[in-house]
Amino acid sequence: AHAAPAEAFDAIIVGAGFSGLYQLHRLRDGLGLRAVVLEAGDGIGGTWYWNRYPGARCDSESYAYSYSFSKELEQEWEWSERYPEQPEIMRYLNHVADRFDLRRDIRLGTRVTAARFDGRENRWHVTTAQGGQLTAPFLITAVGCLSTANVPDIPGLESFAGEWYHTGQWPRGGVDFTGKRVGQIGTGSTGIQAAPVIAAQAAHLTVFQRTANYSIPARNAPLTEEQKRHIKANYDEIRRITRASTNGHPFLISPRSALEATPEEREALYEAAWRHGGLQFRATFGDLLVDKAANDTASDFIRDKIRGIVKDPEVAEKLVPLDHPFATKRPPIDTEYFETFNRDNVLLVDVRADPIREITPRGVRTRDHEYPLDIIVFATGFDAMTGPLLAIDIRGEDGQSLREAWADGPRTYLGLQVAGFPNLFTITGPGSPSVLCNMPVAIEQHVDWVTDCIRHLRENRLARIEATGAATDRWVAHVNEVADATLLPLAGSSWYLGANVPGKPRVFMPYAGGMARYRTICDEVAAKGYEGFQLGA
Ligand code: NA7
Repeated sequence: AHAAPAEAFDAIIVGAGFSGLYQLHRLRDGLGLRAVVLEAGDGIGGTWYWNRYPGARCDSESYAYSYSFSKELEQEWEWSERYPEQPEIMRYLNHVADRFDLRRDIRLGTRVTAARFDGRENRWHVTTAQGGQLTAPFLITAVGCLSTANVPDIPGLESFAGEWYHTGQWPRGGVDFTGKRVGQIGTGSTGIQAAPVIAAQAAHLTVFQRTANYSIPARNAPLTEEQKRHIKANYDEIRRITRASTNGHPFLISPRSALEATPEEREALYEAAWRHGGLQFRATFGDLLVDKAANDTASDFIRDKIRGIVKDPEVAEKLVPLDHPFATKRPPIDTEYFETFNRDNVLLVDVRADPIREITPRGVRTRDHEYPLDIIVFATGFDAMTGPLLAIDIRGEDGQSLREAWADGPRTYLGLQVAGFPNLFTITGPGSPSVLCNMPVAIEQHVDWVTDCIRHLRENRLARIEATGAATDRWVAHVNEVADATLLPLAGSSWYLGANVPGKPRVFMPYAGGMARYRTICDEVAAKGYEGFQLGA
């Protein structure tokens, strides 16, 4: 029997989150391409579709965590809170999909399992788990950076008599914690958002902490009418700042050194930032991420805050982060996280001191204790950046797999292309600044760059583009050099380094040179006729 012929497109986009939606809009409505989006989920939204755990909220300010490509969209949409909650982001993305008539080119419930490049015809051949075969000259992955759940391999999980969930694969109907004894493993951004909400509903919550974390109060609140008016009236200026800033946020990092300020001045500035809340705390001084002594001043300030909030001094000491400098792991922001440990129904277990040994039918057993539980929540993060790409069997020109090419860690040019994999573009790929940035800002830049590149190829009747090995070597060296100039690699357990997934190569994956600088580099590469890429007919 002959296999059904593959469906032919001009471009195939994998994923219908922030990236995939915008990429479809640009290629279809901007360039007039026949493009299709393949999405594993039964709804659009990507990372936000799956991360519907209690307390799920964005750490970027709502009005900046949005698309900037349409002034009408910007003016029409109204954010209700300072930080958008997961359902509100879903409403926003669904509104975008409807407003730009994107759904007709999105196939839901369609998981891409393999993609192979045929160098004779310069086309990608894509296979889906549903048995589909599609082909197109261009393949664009918009698979997200935090979308492959990392469930730790703890012996006995299958024997657990209760229910267990990973926060990134949360059931659609939600989970009722009423009257339940809940165990939460993990205290990253997710765990820090979830714990207060779970504790308020459950009979009892045990938080299993491996690494204590710094967290800044979010100070979330509804946006006032005055704020909403101000945002809409000043959107051009807000966007200008997000594009000029290091991290794509609507604030700039102070150029001043923490060490130049007097202790009193520092204290006052940190106190003001603590009261203001949010990621802006990092922007207080310019050298917090490059100078350990400067960082110590911020880290110590937060440690003292934790000691001030948590009433039991022993619990407080366990919550005080000592093993990494502030913001070298992605800093969480929270709503009453440390306060949660003052509740009678919350217990903190330090699994560095008393490691988890196994999961039993009854609960979690550490070396010294057994904790009986009805529900276990894994807030244990993701196989970040490379996980979702390597989940697809991607094969380049000579049949080499991406997994082989990245055996020692990811290697890209600009985070956008991989040598040996022509016409494949990786939106927010490793080696790009995406995860160190307010995501939509990074995403729009990537998508715009890829769109311009494809336009250039088509206008010049070029059939292929591929990163050269030399340009890749230079970029990888640059990514390392830039990271090494910061304190970021000092956080031994960070997912930036792949350190949270056993066996994953330890490579600092994001580009730490800042979004604004990255944008300039990408623009220069394009202006020089796509320097570092080999273009072919
Ligand atoms: P993170 O930031 O990777 O946090 C995962 C947490 O789970 C972290 O506290 C880990 O401890 C902990 N963890 C992971 N595996 C284990 C095992 N086996 N035992 C105990 N504890 C474990 O993921 P999040 O979902 O919170 O946040 C991801 C990003 O989403 C975040 O950075 C924002 O950008 C948004 P560890 O620190 O590794 O010792």
